[in-house]
Amino acid sequence: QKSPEEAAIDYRQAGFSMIKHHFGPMGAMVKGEKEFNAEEFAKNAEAVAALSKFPINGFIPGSDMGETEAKDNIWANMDDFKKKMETFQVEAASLAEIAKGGDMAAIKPQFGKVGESCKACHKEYKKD
Ligand code: ASC
Repeated sequence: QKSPEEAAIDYRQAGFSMIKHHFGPMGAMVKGEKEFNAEEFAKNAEAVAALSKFPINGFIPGSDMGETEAKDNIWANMDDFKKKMETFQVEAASLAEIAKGGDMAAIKPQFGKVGESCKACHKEYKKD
């Protein structure tokens, strides 16, 4: 039986894993490594926008144990972490909206902003 803290770690890791599952193919399309399919892109963007709301729920007090990719400083900077997560949510929602148009020229810069919002948080709070 898992403790609530262990379950919270599983939950947030599952969330990030699902985000990666949807974000990866979008990146490949933006880079031209995978043929652009507007419908598939829009579905993935919608999934990332929805999933972006979840991982924060798994960073509960006391879940700072075990071998995870969260740096120790995340716990003392929870307000900043939440703010960065919210930026990700806003940028991901915007990308989902833009993706409905199916225009790669419009998608590309917004995809970049979402990637930047991932990176901003990883730089501070994710182990290499
Ligand atoms: C990815 C991935 C990340 C982000 C980040 C964006 O595809 O796995 O962590 O994009 O590299 O800058």
